[in-house]
Amino acid sequence: MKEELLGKLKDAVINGDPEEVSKLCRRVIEAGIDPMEAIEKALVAAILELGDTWVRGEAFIADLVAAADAMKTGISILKGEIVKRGGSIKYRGRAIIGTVEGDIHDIGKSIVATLWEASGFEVIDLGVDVSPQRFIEAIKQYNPDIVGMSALMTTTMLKQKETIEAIKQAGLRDKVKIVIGGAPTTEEWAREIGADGWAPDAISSVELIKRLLGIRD
Ligand code: B12
Repeated sequence: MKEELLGKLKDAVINGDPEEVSKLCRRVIEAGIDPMEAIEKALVAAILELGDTWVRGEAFIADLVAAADAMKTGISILKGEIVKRGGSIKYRGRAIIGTVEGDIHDIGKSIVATLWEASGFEVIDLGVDVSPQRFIEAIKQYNPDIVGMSALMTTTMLKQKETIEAIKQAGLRDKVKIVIGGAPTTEEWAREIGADGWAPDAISSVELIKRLLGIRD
């Protein structure tokens, strides 16, 4: 039953069918399936599978855009359930997160933001294509404990470095912990550019920010 439902959900994302995705996500919640498992095994699995097909030249970019939109519909429904299960009322810290300038990939960043929120953090999502200046303004405006930067391309990961430099220049580096992520990034890259931490996925990013803020539970 669970595998069948998740299989159908994955197909609906690949087919770029948001109505079917919403219907199936509601069924996932009704069936008591862990929403994070549904995100990983159906939604993310679908986008990666279609991405491979696209890289092989067997799908069009329009297919990928439609699938990503269908996926976002699914995440917004499952997110409500994840946050509800997190059950937190008092925030344990505040984070801002964004995908760096020149990069419009937002799926991974949004999953990270959702899990941080579900783990009791107040999260301000700055969206995609976020300039160094916008990160600086947001640090001044929101006074966060954590700044998260996502980059999905080898070209745009350089902007993570530039943004950290700009935050230093603005005299704000000591006020925040900076964590980075995204498929082309590594722990070594994080060290090289002076970030405080790196995580390979959303689940371990929660442990990372808790550790950086000295939160134990
Ligand atoms: C979906 C997708 C798209 C969609 C994006 C839709 C959307 N709304 O996000 C669309 C079709 C729009 C797109 C566009 C492009 N794309 Co694209 N895309 C992908 C694809 C297939 C999947 C990315 C994804 O969503 N992965 C799933 C998520 C869940 O994984 P993730 O992002 O890595 O996130 C996880 C971790 O990395 C981590 N994480 C992520 N962020 C953060 C942040 C922090 C702080 C932390 C701690 C952790 C963390 O946690 C996340 C969850 O576990 C990848 C290929 C691939 N296999 O990765 C190519 C890929 C990234 N794209 C690529 C390219 C080239 C492009 C385009 C330039 C194509 C074009 N010619 O127009 C444009 C980019 C335009 C731009 N300026 O940004 C290349 C990049 C190559 C490179 N130079 O490095 C890739 C690798 C494909 C390839 N093999 O060629 N793309």
